[in-house]
Amino acid sequence: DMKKVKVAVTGAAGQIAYSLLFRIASGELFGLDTKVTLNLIEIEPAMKALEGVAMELDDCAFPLLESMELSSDLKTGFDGINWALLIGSVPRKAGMERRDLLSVNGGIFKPQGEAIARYAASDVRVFVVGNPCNTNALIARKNADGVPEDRFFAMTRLDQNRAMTQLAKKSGVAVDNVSNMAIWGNHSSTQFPDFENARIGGEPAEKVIGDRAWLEGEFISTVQKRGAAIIDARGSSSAASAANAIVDSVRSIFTPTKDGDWVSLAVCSKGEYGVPEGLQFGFPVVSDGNSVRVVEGLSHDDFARQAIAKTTEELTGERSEVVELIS
Ligand code: NAX
Repeated sequence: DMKKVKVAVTGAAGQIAYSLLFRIASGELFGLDTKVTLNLIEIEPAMKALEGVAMELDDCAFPLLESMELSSDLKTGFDGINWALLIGSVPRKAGMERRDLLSVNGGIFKPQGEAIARYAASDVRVFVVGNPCNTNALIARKNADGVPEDRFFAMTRLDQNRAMTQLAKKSGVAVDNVSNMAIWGNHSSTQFPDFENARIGGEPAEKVIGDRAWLEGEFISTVQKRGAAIIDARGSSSAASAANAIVDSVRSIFTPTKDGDWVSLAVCSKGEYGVPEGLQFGFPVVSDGNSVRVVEGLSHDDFARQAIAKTTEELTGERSEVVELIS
């Protein structure tokens, strides 16, 4: 018997969606036993481009793609959905303060949170990619009355994947030897890629690499600035790798985590590690195939504690700038 899933994607005519939608429709995300309905959501000016994307999806003749609904209306877009992948947002433009960016995006994620609460299926899960993704997820969550807060996630997986590859390259091993890589805090330049608890071939990464200065310096800054390096090289921001990280993230939520390992997701803090309750915070998490929980009991030295304090402070600041949208 075939299973069914209904997925809403916002920003569906954008560049990340252009890589993502074909992987969803082919069955790569939800499996070959699951028929997919795609609710593609865009703003009015992008509807024509969206029709072009839908034409290409049609032209793939994907056997698992049951139907598509194109709309700029949130009631239609979120009707009965099991997953909301919130990619569409307004990028920072020259001269725009971070505060302006937060309020512009608040205008997107508040109504989306409300509409998800009203129209989505009762098992809905919401995954936020559009930046600033942690705080956008917080805004959606706070406006989605009745949807449990542990159904909301923001993406730190691209950072995790970037960090794993840097560790693999430095130690000269294949990337699948790297495990236990967590990104703490904000998906921004204050994030902390936690090399202290990462492992290479099951051994502490620090021991294998044997170069603490590189880990504290070049490693962290390479991961933090990777987005900018891609823009510099490619002339536009990460798209296929971001779509890939969405596939990894969503699968990691509904698939049990490999024994002994963990993955990175920004979830609603319950106060773990002293992080203020309610922040949408990047943590190491494990899934039992149904829900995720934060891995507790990891230790950090002063360097890591300071890095985590800094990213916590940034997220607390973002929350205070959108306080009127979340109360
Ligand atoms: P694009 O500008 O190519 O696409 C965004 C699309 O969103 C546009 O087609 C636009 O019309 C649409 N949109 C805007 N407002 C909307 C609304 N209210 N409802 C529905 N659609 C709306 O950007 P793209 O490169 O696809 O990136 C999308 C977002 O992902 C950006 O905010 C970007 O910063 C963020 N990213 C987040 C990452 C993460 O790790 N969390 C990494 C990749 C990416 O940078």
